[in-house]
Amino acid sequence: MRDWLAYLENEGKIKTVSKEISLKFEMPAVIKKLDGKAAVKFKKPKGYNIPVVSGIAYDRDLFAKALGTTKNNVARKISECQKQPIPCQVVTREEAPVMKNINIDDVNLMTLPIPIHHEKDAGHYITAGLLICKDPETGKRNVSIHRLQVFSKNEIGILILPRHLSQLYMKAEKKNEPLDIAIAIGVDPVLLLASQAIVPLGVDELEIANAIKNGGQKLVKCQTVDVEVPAEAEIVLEGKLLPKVRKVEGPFGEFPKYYGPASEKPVIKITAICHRDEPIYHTILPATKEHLLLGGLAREATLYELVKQTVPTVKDVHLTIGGTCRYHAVISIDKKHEGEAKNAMFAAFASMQEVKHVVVVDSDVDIFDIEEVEWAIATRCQMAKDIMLVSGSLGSKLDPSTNDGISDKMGIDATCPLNAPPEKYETIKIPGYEELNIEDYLD
Ligand code: FMN
Repeated sequence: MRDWLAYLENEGKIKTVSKEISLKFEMPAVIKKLDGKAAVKFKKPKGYNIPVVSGIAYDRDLFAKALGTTKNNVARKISECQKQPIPCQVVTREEAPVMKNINIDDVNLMTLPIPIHHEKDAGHYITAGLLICKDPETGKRNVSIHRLQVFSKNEIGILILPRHLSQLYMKAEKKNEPLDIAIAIGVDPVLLLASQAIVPLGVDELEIANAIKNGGQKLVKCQTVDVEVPAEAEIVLEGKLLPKVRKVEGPFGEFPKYYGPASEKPVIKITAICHRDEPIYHTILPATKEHLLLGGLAREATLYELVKQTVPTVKDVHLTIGGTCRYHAVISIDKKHEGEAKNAMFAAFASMQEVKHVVVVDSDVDIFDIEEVEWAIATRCQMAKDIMLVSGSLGSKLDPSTNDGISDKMGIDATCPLNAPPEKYETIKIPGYEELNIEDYLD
C-alpha cells in the first residue's frame, strides 16, 4: 500500500488531515465528503498514534491505473488474469516488513484505530481486511473481505455470506475444529480487487493478484496459524474462526446505504497481531466508491465472460455506481440477430444473483456515460415490447425492496431494430467536430 500511497501523493490525489480527529463519525464524515474526489490520510486519530487512510482507490481510473490498463479494459484485464494465476513467492520472516513487530502474548485490538462508521453501527468495524485461509481438505488458499465487528480485545464477529469462506468454515466446523485465518490490513488496490474475484473454489486470489502484477507478490508464513499473508501488508491479525460459537453481530451500515440487521454470527479469536514499523491502518467507509467499485469491477469481469458465452458480440459491461455496482447492469452488444439483447439479459440474470435491472444497448453507446445510456432508453425503445419482467427470482438480501432476497428482475432492450431504415437511427454529426481543438478558437 505504501508505494500506492506515494503514487497518490505524487499525483496530488490524496488529502491530509493533521488535526486530531475522532474515530466515531467524525473521521467517516470527512471520508464521505471526499468520496470520489480524493483519498485521505488522517495523521492523528484521537487516542492513537497509528495514521488511518481511506478512499485509496476512489474511481474507475485509479483502479485501471493499479491494474496497468485503461478504464474501458478493466473487466477484460481482470478476466484474463483470473484465467492465469501465478504462484506467489514465500519469503522468510526476516524479509517480511509486516513481521517486524509480532505480538502474541498480549493481543489487544483496542490498540488499532478502528472507526465507528455509521449512526446505528453496533460498534467498531474493520472493513478493509483481506481474510485469508486454507481449505481444510485441499490446503488451497481463499481470500475475501468481510465486515468484522470488534467484540473485545481479542474477539471479532464476522458476517460470512454463503460463498467460499462459508464452505471452508462448514468443513472445519463439521470436524468441530477451528479454521485458521489471517486478516491483512493495509494492502494495495490490486490485492483488494483480486480478493473480490468470482472464481471457482480452489483458485487462489493471491495468485490472481500476482498475475495482475506480472509476478512479485511476496507472502510470509504467519506465526500462530497455518496461513500465508502478503509480506508487505501494514498489519496482520492472526486468529481462529471458532467452531459452533455464535454471538450477536450488527447492525451495520452496508453497501446499498441501508443497515444490515443484527443476528448471531461466527466468532474469530485473535491469536497474534503483527505489523510493520510505523504501520498505517486502512478503513473502507461502506457505500463509498472505494467499496462499491471493489465489488463491482470484479463482478463486471465475470459478467463479461459469462454473457460472452451466450452472446459472443458483447462489447462491454458496466455495473453502475447508482445501482450499487451490483443491481444495475448495462451491456453493449454488436447486435447481429434480433433477440440477442434478450438473451444477454437472461445470461446476466443467470450469471449473477444480485443483478436486478439490465439495459442492453448498441455498441455505439458509451455505457460508462449514464447520460448516453438514458438517451438510448429514451430514443430506442418502446416499453410494451422492449421490456422483460420476471418475478420471484433470487436477488440480494441486502436490497430492502425484496422479500428476504426474493426479487423481481427487469430487462430493457434499448438496441435499434436491425430492419429499421438506416436513416431512422442515423445520429446527427458536425463534420470536423472530433478534430476541432476548442482552445484554438477562444480568446
Ligand atoms: N462478503 C461477506 O460474506 N460478508 C461481508 O461482510 C462482506 N463485506 C465486504 C466488504 C467489502 C468492503 C467488500 C469489498 C466486500 C465484502 N464482501 C463481504 C464480499 C466478499 O468479500 C466477496 O464476495 C468475495 O469475493 C467472497 O469471496 P469467497 O467467495 O472466496 O468467499
